[in-house]
Amino acid sequence: MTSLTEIKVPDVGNVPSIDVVEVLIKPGDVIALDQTIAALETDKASMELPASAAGTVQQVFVKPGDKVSEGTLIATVLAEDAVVTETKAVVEPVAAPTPAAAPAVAPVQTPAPVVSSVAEPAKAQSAPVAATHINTGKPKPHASPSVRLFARELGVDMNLVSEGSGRKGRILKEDVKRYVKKAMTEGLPGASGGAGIPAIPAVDFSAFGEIETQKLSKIKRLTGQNMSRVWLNLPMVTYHDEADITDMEAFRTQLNSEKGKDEIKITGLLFIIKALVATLQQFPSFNASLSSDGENLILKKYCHIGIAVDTPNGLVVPVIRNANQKSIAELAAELAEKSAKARQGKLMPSDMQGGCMTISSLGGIGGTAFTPIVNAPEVAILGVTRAKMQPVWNGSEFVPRLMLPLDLTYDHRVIDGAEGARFMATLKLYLSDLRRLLL
Ligand code: CAO
Repeated sequence: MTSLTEIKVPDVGNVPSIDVVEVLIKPGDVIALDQTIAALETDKASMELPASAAGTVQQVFVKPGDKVSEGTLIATVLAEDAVVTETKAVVEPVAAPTPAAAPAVAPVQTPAPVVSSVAEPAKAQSAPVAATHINTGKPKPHASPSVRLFARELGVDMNLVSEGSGRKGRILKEDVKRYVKKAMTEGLPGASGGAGIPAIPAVDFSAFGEIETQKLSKIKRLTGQNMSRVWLNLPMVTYHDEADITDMEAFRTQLNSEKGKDEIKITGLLFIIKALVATLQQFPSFNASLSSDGENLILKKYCHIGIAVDTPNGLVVPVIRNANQKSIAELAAELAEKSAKARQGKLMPSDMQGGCMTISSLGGIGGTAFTPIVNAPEVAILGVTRAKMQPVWNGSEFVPRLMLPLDLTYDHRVIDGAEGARFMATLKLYLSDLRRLLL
C-alpha cells in the first residue's frame, strides 16, 4: 500500500516567519522517518526539521531563503505502508549572540520548545554528535545539519570549532575546514588530546612536594608529537621471537680479534642490518609505504635503513642509504660516523630522511622485549634487546646457545600476521646462519 503524504512545518510556538536555511532533500530521494529534511531558523532558534513520513520524495515546495510558518507545505512523500507521525522540529538554541551578562550555560530563550514525540532510540540515531558530546558547559554550536554531517564525516567535534563566521555565529563548512587545517598544522587544541580524546587534566604537582620544571628539548617535543600521531593513526602489532646468534657471535669475536686497536669494532647490529636488508628484498611489502590516501602501496626499489640513536637531547634516526649495497666495513664506518654526528647534534635533516625500515637496538643496554613504534610512513620497525645465553633443546639434549630477542612491529593495514611471522622467520634464518647471505 502506498499513499501520498504531506510534510508541513509543525507548530514551533507561534512564530510568524521562519527562514528556510537549507533544504536537504530533492524529488526522488528515499527518506527515512525522522531524517532531517530541512534547516529552519528564526531570530532566536535554529531547527532541524525531521521527516514525518518515510518514503520517496515526490515534490519539494521550498528552497533556501523562503519564509515559512506553521502549516507551510515542505514536501510530499510517497509513503509505503505509511508510518506517519506528527512532525516536531528539533529546536536548538542560537549559540550567539549570548548576552555577556548571562551565565555561559544559559541558552537563549527559544520559542516554546515543541515536545518531541519521537521515540528515544530514534532520537539517539538522529543525533550521534550529541551522544558523544563532551559537556563543555557551553550551548550546542549553531550549525546546519549538512555542516554537522560534514563535521561528523571528518570526525570533528563541533564543540571544538571556535565561533562560526556565519550569521549569528553560525558555524559554516568553511569554519570546519579551517579548524581541520589548523589541527593538521598545529596539532589538536589543548582542550583535547587528539581525535576527540579528552586531554589528561593538568595537575599541580607542587601540592604533593618539591618539584622542578625542565623545558623539553626540541627533539623530544617533535618526537613526542610524531609518536602520538603514529600511535593514533596506525593499527600496530608487535611480534616477538628469538634468533640463535651463537655462530654469528663467534664470527664477530674472531673478526674483532683480527682488528687493530684503532679500528672500528664490529657490533652485532651490523650483521642485523645485513640480515634485515636481505629479508626486505624477499618481502617487498615491508620495503614500502602506504600512499597518504591509503589507496596504494608504494614499493621502494632502494633499501635505506634508519637506525634509532639515543642522544642526550633525545632520539634521532639517521638513515644509512642503500644499505643493501654496502659491506660490513662500510656499514661500520657509516654507523660510527652517523651515531657520533647524532650525539653531537650535527645531523642534517637530509641525514634522517628517506628511510625504508628502522632498527631500534637497545641491546647495549639490556632488555628482554619491547614494542617499538613504527617510524611512519615506514610500515615496520625492528626492535632488538640483549642477547642471552640460554639452554636450548636440540632434540636430544640442552645446549647453551646465544639467543637474540627480536621485536617486529608492523602496520597491520599493510602487513598481516602471517606475513609478519614469515618475515621474522626469514630474518632469523639469516642471523643464525650468515652464510645464507651469500646465496
Ligand atoms: N646483545 C648483547 N650485547 C649487545 C647487543 C645485544 N643485542 N647490542 C649491543 N651489544 C653490546 C655491543 O656488542 C657492545 O659491546 P662491547 O662494549 O663489549 O663492544 C655494547 O653492547 C654497546 O653497543 P652499542 O650500543 O654502543 O653499539 P650498537 O652497534 O649495538 O648500537 C646504536 C649502536 C647507535 C644503535 C646504539 O648505541 C644506540 O644508540 N642505541 C639506542 C637506540 C634507542 O634509543 N632505541 C630506542 C628507540 S625507541 O624509544
